[in-house]
Amino acid sequence: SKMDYRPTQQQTWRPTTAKDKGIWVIYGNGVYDITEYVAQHPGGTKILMAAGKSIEPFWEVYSVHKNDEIFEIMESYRIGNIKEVPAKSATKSANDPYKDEPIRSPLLIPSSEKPFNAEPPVQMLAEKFLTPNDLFYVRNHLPVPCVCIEDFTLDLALSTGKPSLTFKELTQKFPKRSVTAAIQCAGNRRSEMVKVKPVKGLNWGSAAISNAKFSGVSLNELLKHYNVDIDTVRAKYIVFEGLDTQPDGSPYGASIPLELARMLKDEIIIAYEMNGEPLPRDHGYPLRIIIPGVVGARQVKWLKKIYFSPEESTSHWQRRDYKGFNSSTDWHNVDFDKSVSISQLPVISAICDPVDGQELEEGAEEVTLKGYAWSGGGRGIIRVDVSADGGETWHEATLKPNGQTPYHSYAWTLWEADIPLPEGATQTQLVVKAVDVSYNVQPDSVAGIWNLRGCLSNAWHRVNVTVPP
Ligand code: MTE
Ligand code: MO
Repeated sequence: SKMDYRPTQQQTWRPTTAKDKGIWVIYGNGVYDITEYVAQHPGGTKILMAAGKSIEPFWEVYSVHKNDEIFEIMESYRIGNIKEVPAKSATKSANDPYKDEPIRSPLLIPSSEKPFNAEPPVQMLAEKFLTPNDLFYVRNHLPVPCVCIEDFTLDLALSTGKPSLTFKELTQKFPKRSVTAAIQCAGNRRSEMVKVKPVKGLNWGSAAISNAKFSGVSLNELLKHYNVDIDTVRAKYIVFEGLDTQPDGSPYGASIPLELARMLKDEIIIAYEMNGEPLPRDHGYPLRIIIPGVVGARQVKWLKKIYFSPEESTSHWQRRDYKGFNSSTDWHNVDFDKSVSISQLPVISAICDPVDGQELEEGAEEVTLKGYAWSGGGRGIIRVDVSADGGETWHEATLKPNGQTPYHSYAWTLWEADIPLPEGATQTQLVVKAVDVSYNVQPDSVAGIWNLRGCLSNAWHRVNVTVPP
């Protein structure tokens, strides 16, 4: 099938409308009207994620479907076949900087194509502790660099006289270290902030966050190889640069204060693997820095160069972006120099299932909520509160321990809760809020934390659902 079935941000999944119009899915070249089947689907309304699309990529994830019984059921709903669609005439121009982008999962929901930015369907996010690599959200500012691994070196601008290391040397000379960490874009859940007042930025839903096991070389170990002692080196910042460059030649860059690098020490990793596989191109192949507990923007992908500096990275993204402001600051009076760069992130949570606008089962008396909770700085999640009445009354969700310790808790915590719905209500609001080990809590509404770039949107997460009587 040559058609592009990827949903766009505009076609956000709206279950009730889909149901009204009839639900068609594609398998192979068959088109199936499954409107009648939805009520019998053992996985409930999850099937609606595939409405209007090919069901195959979903079955790659939910693989229980690939059996004869299901194929037989499917056949009874076939209403037609897709004819071979002529391939679009080659529109890729040879000088399109985006002509060498990687192949991506059709499940990703793009918020922009060039550069490519996308989040997975939020319902799939809380299903797995480790987000599968091809579902991990993608946040690129520039075209994905093409790297020839034979020629690649990682450059440390240090006056030690030791040569740059090749990829092979990096993977063979040093022990492999791993850290399981969530990475979150500062703009995760920005779309809720937009409802208060417009902001500049990609319209992210709640899935600009993912969790993976990253493996590679410990930064501290690498520095020791260069005879650099991170505790005594005379500088204020450590700077990371990527291979992706702006039209003027300047690379994507970020920095963190050396004080923070010293605190994290062996936990900062130059990763070459993600969930046991080579780092995918979208996530930084061949190398990326992983600074656990810190905002996505500093997790420099396609890592090429590391150096120490008396000042922060001079990149646009360090100096003119990824900073917080109060809600009376707007573009006419903003002074980026006066605000601190976002680094460790505040506590956040979200309901992944059900989704906003979902119709629950007829006459349902209970609802099962699933989601994630996470806090920056390695602060573990100690409690997740959920409400089925807009925040009037609260229940404690069951946490799925992430296996990490309270002050080195870099992975997210998935949680689940079965809670009663308000009696007789035909619509209600589900809410979640999390508490981290420092008893930091989430603000109850987004208005007070509105900021012009729509960053740090971590208010209580609210999902409206209907309950047909
Ligand atoms: N590194 C480079 N070199 N170029 C980039 O555009 N984007 C950053 C960060 N590292 C970026 C980068 C931002 S803003 C985020 S949120 C994360 O990468 C996203 O990582 P992911 O695409 O692996 O999810
Ligand atoms: Mo980001």
